[in-house]
Amino acid sequence: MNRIAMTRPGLVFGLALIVGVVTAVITPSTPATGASSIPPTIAATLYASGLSEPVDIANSGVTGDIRLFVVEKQGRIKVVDDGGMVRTIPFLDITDRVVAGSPPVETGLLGLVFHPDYETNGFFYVNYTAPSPLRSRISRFTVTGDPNVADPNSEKIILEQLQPESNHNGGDLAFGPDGLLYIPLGDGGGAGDPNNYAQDLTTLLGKIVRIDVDAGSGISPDCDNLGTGSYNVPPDNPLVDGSFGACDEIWAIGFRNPWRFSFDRATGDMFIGDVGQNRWEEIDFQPAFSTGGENYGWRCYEGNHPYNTTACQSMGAYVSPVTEYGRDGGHCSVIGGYVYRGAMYPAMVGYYLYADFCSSNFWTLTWDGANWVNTSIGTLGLSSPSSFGENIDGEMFVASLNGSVYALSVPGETPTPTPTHTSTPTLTPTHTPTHTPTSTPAHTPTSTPSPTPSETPDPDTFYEYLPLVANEP
Ligand SMILES: [Ca+2]
Ligand SMILES: [Ca+2]
Repeated sequence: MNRIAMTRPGLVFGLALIVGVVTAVITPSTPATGASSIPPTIAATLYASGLSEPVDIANSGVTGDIRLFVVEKQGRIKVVDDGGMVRTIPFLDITDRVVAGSPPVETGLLGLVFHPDYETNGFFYVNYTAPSPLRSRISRFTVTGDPNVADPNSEKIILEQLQPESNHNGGDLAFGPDGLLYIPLGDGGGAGDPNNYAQDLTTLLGKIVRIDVDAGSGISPDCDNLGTGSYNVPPDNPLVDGSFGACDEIWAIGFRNPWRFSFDRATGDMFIGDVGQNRWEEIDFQPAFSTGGENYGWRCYEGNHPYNTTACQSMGAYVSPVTEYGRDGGHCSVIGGYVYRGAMYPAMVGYYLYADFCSSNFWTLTWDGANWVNTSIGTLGLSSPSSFGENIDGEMFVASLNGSVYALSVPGETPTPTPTHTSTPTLTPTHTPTHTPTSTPAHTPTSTPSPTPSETPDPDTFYEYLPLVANEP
């Protein structure tokens, strides 16, 4: 089967490019170690509280820096010190430029990641909703001489994507093992991807984008449709064809709202939680050896079920989720997590943990050498999980939108002695000159009429999207 098996009628070039691409067998590149098919008992313990709508958790990536950085949806990042103390003064406050109102409600400051060389350059990246016109903006900021305070005036816009609706923005950010920045973007919103953006190779909506934020060789921005792009396109992205045709930034396609994703820090495998429409929530998987180009199926398929198969191929032509669950039991929106690779709880090593926002149910998922084994492990006593995160040592945390962060553990398992942490390192960022695009992107993606759906998409419901708050009709 072709990994990108579906394209727009007008995109002959893109189709030709991808014909013959062989699909990788979707199994882990390195089977999870230490994980049996029977997961341990896992508990959540209150770690930090007093936060406002936390939606992401990050660490600086600097050895010995045990701090957590918690993203508050309204536009602040808070520092949580070892032991769970939340610093009063925000690390960053950009509430002056974030659209986070209620409604619109899936908007806000949604994601944070630190540059792999943060210790030397002081750079970190955020994903937030900006206004006029509504857009997803990925920007770089720089820490000050105080390691607990960043400079709100240091913003450098990296990439912007217009948002036709306020919902389905994705919002997460992560650097891959290759040092490149991966950005999952939702299908642009509305119910049922009315413009079929997730299967349209001429837009970044409904895709995972892969870009190089460091100066150097590469290709100029292609589909940065506001012309503000400051990045290079890696030459080995799967659809690179220059400033026409397919968007060179695309890494994988066919997503609805990939709200949270992560790389397994041990294997480099990617796990993506793609929020479903009305019926099916799914976890998608990409092995570390992937060279990109997977088509994960939306809007043709919702999980392993047909959704709107107009102009689509059979389900086997798309990459199916490694697990899915239905909306029964009060479930509504999948919250993708991480594979635990910490040192404190060996029994938890190798399990991918994820949850559902409405039911607060948690699951473990692992590869036992022959099959994906998915196990429901209950609610763990917390509500409204919005995001998972790791500290520098790989210990795992989960945020509740209600304002708290919980630490995950295996009760009764004697914690392995924790690494000695140094005091918060004083970073001396090297303020290297920002690189400018080699050319001003003049390309505007050509709008091609969407195929007329043969069936009317299901009417939206309150629970068809990540309901941070409801606003969609
Ligand atoms: Ca192109
Ligand atoms: Ca899918």
